[in-house]
Amino acid sequence: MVGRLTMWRAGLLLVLALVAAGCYSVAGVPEEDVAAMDRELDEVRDELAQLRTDLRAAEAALAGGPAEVHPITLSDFAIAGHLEAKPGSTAFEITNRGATAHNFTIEGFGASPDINPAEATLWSISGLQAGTYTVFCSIPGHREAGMEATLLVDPLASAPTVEHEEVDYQAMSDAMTASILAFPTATEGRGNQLLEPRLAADGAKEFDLTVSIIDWEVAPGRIVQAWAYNGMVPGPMMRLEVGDRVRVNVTNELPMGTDVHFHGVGLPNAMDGVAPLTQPLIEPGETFTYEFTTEREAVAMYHAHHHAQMQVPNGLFGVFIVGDVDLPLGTEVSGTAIPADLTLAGEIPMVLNDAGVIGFSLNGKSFPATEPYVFDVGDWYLVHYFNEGLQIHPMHQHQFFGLVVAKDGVPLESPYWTDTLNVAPGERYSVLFHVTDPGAWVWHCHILTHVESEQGMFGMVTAVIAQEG
Ligand SMILES: [Cu+2]
Repeated sequence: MVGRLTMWRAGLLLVLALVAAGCYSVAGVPEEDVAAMDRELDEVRDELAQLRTDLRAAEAALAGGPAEVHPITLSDFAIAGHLEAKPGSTAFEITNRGATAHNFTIEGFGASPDINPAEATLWSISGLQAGTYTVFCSIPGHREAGMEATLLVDPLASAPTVEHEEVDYQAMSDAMTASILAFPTATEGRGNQLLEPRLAADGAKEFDLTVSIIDWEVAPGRIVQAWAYNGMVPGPMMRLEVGDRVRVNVTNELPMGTDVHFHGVGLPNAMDGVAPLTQPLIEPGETFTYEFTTEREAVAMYHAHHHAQMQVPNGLFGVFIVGDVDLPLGTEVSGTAIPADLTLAGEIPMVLNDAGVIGFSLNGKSFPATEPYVFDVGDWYLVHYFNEGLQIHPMHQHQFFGLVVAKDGVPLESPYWTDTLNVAPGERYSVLFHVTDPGAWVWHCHILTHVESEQGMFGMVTAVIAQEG
C-alpha cells in the first residue's frame, strides 16, 4: 500500500508536469510528442483509478475490522465459551480442555475438525445465517454426555471480549474439594452382579444374556444411553469351574447386529464370537447360543467383537471367571511373607473403561459414583483388573503394595510387588493386597487427566476404607 501511495504522489507530479508540458506544447511542441504525452496521461489516470479502488477496499476492511474470533472451550463433557456471533463470516478459537478428542458441530451447518486434548484450532466459517443453533460434539456419545449448547447468531450479538481469560483458582480449588467430598454418591444401577446359571437337563450351566440400550447413571445425575447386557454395566459376572459345560443364550435387542467374544477363555473356533468369520452376525431380534466346555482356569471377559470400537466402550463388556487364581500362599516374596492360612476378605473385579458413552470409569461408574471398598486392617483382598477401554491405565493404590499374582489369568512363577500397575487394553492382572494401615486410601488411575479436570475429581478413582479391626 505504501509503495502504491508513493507511486500515486509521483503520478500527481507527473500529471502536473505533463499539464505544464501540454500548455507549453500549444506554443510549438511537435504533435507526435503531444500524442505521446496524452497516452502517458491516460496511463496515469488509469493508475489513479486503480489506486482509488484499492484505497476504498482498504478503508472498508479497516472499518469492518477482522472477523470476530469467539473463544469456545470443550471439556469432558461440556461446551462453554462465547456462544453468540454475528451472521456472515465469523471464527471460533476452539480449545479442547478434555481428556479425549472433541469437535464443535453447528447443527445444520457443519463441524470443526476433531481436536485432540490440550490442543486448539481456529475454525473460520462464512454464510452463517441469523438464528438459534444447537451446537454439540458429534463424536458418538459425547452429545448425550452433556456436550450440547445453544449458539445465537444475531446482527446485534455482543462481541467477544479480547482481554485474556482470568483463571479463578479459588473456584478451581473449591470445585475440587466439593467433588472429592461428594464421594461416595449412590447412583441408580450396579454392574458386575453375579449371574447364577440355570442347570439344564444335560447338565450344562445355562445363562441368558439380553443385549439392549438402556439408561445408565454413569455419574450422579449423568444418564447415558449405555449398550448393556441384562441392563447393567459391566454386564453380569459369570463364574464357572474347570470342566463345566456352558451354554450362553444371547438375545439381541440392539438396533444393529452384535456377537460375543469370550476373551481369554479356551474355546472351539466356532464359538469364538467373530462374525462373520466364525458365526453369522446376531441380527436384531435374533438369539445365538454359545456352547463350550471350560478347559482351564481363566480370568477372562466377554464383550462384543462386531463394531467393538463402539459397542464395547458404550458398555458391552463383562467378567467371566473360571476357577480360582492360585495364590502363592506360605511363600516369601522380596522379603515379605504371604501367610499360608490367608483367607480373602474380598475379591474385587475392576473393569476399566475410558471411551464411549460410559467414559473414564471403574465398573461402569465415574467418581464419585464409584464403589468404595471397606476392609479391616489386617485383611487381604484380591483384585482382578480388566481393561476394556482404548487406553492404558496405570492403576495406583495408595499405601498398600499389591502382589501381582497372575497375568491374563495365568499364575506367575515369580509374583512381584508393585504400587502402580500399568494395565493395557485387553489385559487382566490379578493382584493381592494386604490392608496394613487405617484410613481412607485413594485408589486410582495415575494418568491424571483420567481422574481430574478443572471441574474437580471424576472418572477412574475410588478408595479403600480401612477400619481398625
Ligand atoms: Cu487411566
